[in-house]
Amino acid sequence: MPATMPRHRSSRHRPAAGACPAGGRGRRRAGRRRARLLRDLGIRVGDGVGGRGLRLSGGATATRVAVSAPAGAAGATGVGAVGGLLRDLDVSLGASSLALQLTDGEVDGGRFEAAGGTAISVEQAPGLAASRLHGLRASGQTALMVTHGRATVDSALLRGSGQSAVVQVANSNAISGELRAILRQVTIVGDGRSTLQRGVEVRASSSGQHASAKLLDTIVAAVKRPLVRAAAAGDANIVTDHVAHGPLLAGDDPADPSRGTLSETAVLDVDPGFADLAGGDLRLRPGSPLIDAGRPDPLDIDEAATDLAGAARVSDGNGDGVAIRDLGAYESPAVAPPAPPAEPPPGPGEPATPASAPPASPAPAPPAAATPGADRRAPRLARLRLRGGARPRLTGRLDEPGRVTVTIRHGRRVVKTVTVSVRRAGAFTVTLPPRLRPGRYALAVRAADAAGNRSRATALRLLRRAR
Ligand SMILES: [Ca+2]
Ligand SMILES: [Ca+2]
Repeated sequence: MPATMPRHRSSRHRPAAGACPAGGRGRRRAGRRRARLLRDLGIRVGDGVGGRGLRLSGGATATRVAVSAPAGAAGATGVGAVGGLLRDLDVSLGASSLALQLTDGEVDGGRFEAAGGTAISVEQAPGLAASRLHGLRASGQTALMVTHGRATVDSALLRGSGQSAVVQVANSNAISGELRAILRQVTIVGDGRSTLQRGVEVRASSSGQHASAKLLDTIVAAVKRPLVRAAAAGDANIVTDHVAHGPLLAGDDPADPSRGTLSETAVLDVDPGFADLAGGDLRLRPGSPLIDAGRPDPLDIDEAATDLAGAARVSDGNGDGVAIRDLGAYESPAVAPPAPPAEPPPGPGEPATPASAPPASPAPAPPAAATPGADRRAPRLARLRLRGGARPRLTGRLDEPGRVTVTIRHGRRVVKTVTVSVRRAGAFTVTLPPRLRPGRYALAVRAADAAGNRSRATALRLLRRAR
């Protein structure tokens, strides 16, 4: 992390209120200019206690801003945002610090680290804050805290350490109103050391306080107490749908229904099968029971179409021909279904093997990856052509047997994914859904062969007119 301010660009509208570096060395520049767009900036929080790196307000945007603190700086706040958009920020702070204090606004990508502190805190706003966070990594003692308003988190990796909750929805002050976290395709992991550590904790502490968490297609792992719900007053509610977590500790879900409920659908109590939990690689390894184990419905209207790595959210990761969400932040890439057993044509003069003959040479084939000369060549698509009308269809040619998948998006939302098997090289036709509403659609066409090699995606546009 550079401890300098290498570049500071793009203040298109001056002197509009907006983003300004607000601590340490940044403060001097802040006096000279205020920007609606900050980008490619490095900020170092001052040495003292309670420094702040950047304050963002009034709908400003910060892109690729890095905030760091010198070793020993304590109690710092990296970024404070009231509204606005934070894209690909990299905030890394030390002891008892807060990487991001969010009072409304949107976070797209980035990394927020607060060793021994809280990575992201969603706080009280005038009215109800509705913050949206997508595709980010956060780590600290607590990775996400919601003390007021509503935070929707998609495709994120939240890591916690020590004795705190990794995700906490709670406010110990006597405020009333809603505190709500919606976690969709989130991977929540602790360090698994302390029996006090909680995965997701929802706590209401005064009357009129409605604290809740909704977990969808989410993993809670490496914590002794995955879900904790408590209401001294008000109500505390947890809803889960297709969530993987270990067994709940006795007493973590109190019986009193007047103080809220825990409602769970399709719980998976299994080893998630992370690629390398200790090494921090929290993608799912091939064969993980959480691949294609999420909700089978189409994407929600506000649901992100990409995972934490930017890959398409809904892929057929187990090769059964049906694309379903995986659990957690990462979607496993599509794999081709197992190829049908090859039947070589009989040679000249050689009789065809009768159907009743015993199978020849049962020696199993070694895995494709270990076979010299294994198929590593991606299939090629050619002559793609879209035909509209009442029965829209896509035609083209594929240069080997395989499958063709068409992903249809409207804006960022995946409307439909259609996959067809192409049995032999040559022409193919994909029938598209006839009942698409009028509008402009973006199509991504991709082919895969039996060995799992995938072609590049070809982008096409489809316009459906009102009749
Ligand atoms: Ca999948
Ligand atoms: Ca599947």
